[in-house]
Amino acid sequence: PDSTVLGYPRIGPRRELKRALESYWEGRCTLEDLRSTGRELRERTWRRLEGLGLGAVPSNTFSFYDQVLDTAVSLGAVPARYRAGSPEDTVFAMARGTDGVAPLRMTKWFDTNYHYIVPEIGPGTEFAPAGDKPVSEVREARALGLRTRPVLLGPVTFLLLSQAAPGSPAGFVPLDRLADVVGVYERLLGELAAEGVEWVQLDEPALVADRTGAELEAVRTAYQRLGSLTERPGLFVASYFGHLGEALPVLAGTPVEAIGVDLVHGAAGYGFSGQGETAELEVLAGKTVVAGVVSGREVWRTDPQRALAALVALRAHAGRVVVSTSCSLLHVPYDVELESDLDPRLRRRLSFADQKVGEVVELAGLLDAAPLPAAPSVAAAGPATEEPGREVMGPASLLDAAGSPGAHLRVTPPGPVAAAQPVAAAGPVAAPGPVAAPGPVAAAGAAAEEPGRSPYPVRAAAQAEHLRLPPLATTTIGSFPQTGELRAARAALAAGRLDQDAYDRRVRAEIEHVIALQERLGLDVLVHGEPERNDMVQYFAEHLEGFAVTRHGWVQSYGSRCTRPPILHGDVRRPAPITVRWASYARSLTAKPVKGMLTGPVTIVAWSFVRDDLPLRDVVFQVADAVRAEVADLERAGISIIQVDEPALRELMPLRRASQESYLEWAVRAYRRATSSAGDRTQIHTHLCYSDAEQILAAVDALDADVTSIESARSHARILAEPAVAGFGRGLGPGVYDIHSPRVPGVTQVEAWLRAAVEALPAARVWVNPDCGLKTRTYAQVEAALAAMVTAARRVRETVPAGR
Ligand code: THG
Ligand code: ZN
Repeated sequence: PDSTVLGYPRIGPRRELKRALESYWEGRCTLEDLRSTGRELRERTWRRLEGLGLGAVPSNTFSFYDQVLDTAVSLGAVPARYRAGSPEDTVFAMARGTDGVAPLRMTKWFDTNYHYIVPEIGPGTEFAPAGDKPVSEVREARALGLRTRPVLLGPVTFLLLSQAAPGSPAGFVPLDRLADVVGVYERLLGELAAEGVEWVQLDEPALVADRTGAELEAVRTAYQRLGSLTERPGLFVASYFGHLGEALPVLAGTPVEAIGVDLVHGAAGYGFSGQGETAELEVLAGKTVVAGVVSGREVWRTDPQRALAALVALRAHAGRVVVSTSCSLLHVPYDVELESDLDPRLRRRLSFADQKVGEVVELAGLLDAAPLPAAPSVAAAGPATEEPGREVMGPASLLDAAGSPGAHLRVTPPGPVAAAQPVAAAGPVAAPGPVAAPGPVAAAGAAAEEPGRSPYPVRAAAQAEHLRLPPLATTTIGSFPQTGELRAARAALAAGRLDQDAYDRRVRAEIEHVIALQERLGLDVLVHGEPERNDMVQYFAEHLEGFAVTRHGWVQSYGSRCTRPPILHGDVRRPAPITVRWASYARSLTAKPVKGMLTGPVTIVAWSFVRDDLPLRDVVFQVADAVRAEVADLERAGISIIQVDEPALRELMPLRRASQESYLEWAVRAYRRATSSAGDRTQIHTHLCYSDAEQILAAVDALDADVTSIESARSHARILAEPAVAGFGRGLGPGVYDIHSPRVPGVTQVEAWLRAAVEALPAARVWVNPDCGLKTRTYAQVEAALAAMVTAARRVRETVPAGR
């Protein structure tokens, strides 16, 4: 049976790659050790996929850091400043920087929580095949007796994701270099063919976003050219994260043999049952369609009847149907069987990477056995239960686990915020119950505009009076380094080797240390440092009803960094205050203002796996009510600055423009719902990572926070030049240095940046902060960097003309 997956996790089931990378970077192991960990992980992956019965096994899905970066290296697109002694060190220099050389920019991979390194392409970039990673992985697998399908990032997406190299002439875009890049792909395909490779997978996820005519033309020329090569493997162009739309007929008109479509996140979910469906699918006649019916990015088991119906219907249009995942499995954890602590009722409904491979294989078997139907419509395809082939599956079969779609989600009894209630659309904001703080909002009862806060100028005056902060006030984003000792204490608590009181004492000691450090460094607005949190989202999930957390469910975020996304499976409720006691303790230790730290509703949802039986918006509003209750409690405890972070605001942004406006409307509304109970004297801060200023600042303005900090250290000049920034009417903290790199900034560098900032904005509204939380840095780096930051702020403060 025809089955495959578009990719597989690579960090290792026990994060073996993370450990190896970090020990190599710290000089605790050799490059050879690192390489052998890579080989072991690849071998395990291939054998696992083969063992699970997968028809076609991919290779080159492994990476020591990032597949986009690997592609740049394979094409020879390495800026001279990063060339190092080994290919791996070159990759790490580009991703992490070196002494004196800043790394390349990193940004979100489409609408996921994975981050890729942005290649730099200029008119003079010399493309040439470099290294032999795709070929050598093929050989490596073959030596183990496996034939694999190498996966490459496609040339169009590669260029669309790249940035113009500094100094490129105005109007230059990386896509201008398409002809040269395709030339290198031609040579690479020739090499793979000579190696005996039958199929190659070219990933083109950029095609599921709106594309211009010129970009579609680039798709046509690229694949026309690659397709007309005489010596080449079969071409499988994979799209994912949405529907191809106008790109589908373009791609289908080229000689590529196979096209991958995401049937889970496509226009109508599995449906392709909307109007125009048949005409759209007609273009697939004669092609192999790789049908992504098993979600590569959600963790719920696939409804086999729906999936099979979609596959059967598709088979009527396509030359051949291969069952697959909707995208790479990179975005889900390895194996749900490792989660012995999860409520079995929930666990039965879950599917992680290995279970998903099993689902793909089973569906392929079912499709094979399904009779060719007369009617090609989804509705006409009968229920899978009648199909032959079912008896080959054991009692643990996914068919047996499946109920009606969404049935798996009702693990918790519905709480007082009724699931069915259209929270956002009509009801009063405080859909009552113990969750929402009762008060003025409930009384006002309006949903469209969250009432409560005065206009910004009124608030700004009240806050200036109350807080008495200097211009260019210094602060941090919230987290301080998570020391090994803290992590060990948390592990000991979880294992029962440390009691709650001893753990709490440990956390209080850390807060004392962080407050003392900030006092000594002379920061103006202090934080407690979040020592009690493993991860901001996981921490809140652990304290809210409706969420489950995993033990081993790690998903790569960037490089060696991973998160364990919580699973939001039921109605969300805050049974008790979460952060108040830690913020209050910090406040008791200092006369300076202490900022309370919360995560916003969109981010909590964006970084979790979320129930799919409710509109996302309704889920976000439930979380907003929980955050709102926490804001109210912090304020009541005398915390006069409260930061509600929404770093993932952009992440949930729909890829197609047609859906973006309504998303931003409800996302902003959820944020205001969470924060609008704050009084005028209470200063609301927010923080956004990787916020493409152009794209998002209007929405940031609508959040109505008093102060916003944004990442900008890697593109500081560009951000300040944005009209949206210059016109930004509230407090803004464009990060003054990049915390993702271990490099410590110098005073003069920060000072220069601040001088540029006070040219662009009034000093009273400029905040001075790093560009993100400090959790991943060491105390030595943090102390040195913050000292430089405070010194620079003081110097600039002295020379800022009064009133600026
Ligand atoms: N939390 C979550 N998602 C995120 C971030 C986050 N996505 C975007 C951004 N931040 C990604 N950045 C990071 C930064 C650091 C880490 C992970 C993602 C990190 N992880 C620890 C590690 O891999 O060693 C594990 C942390 C833990 O113990 O939970 O440091 O902040 N959800
Ligand atoms: Zn950030």
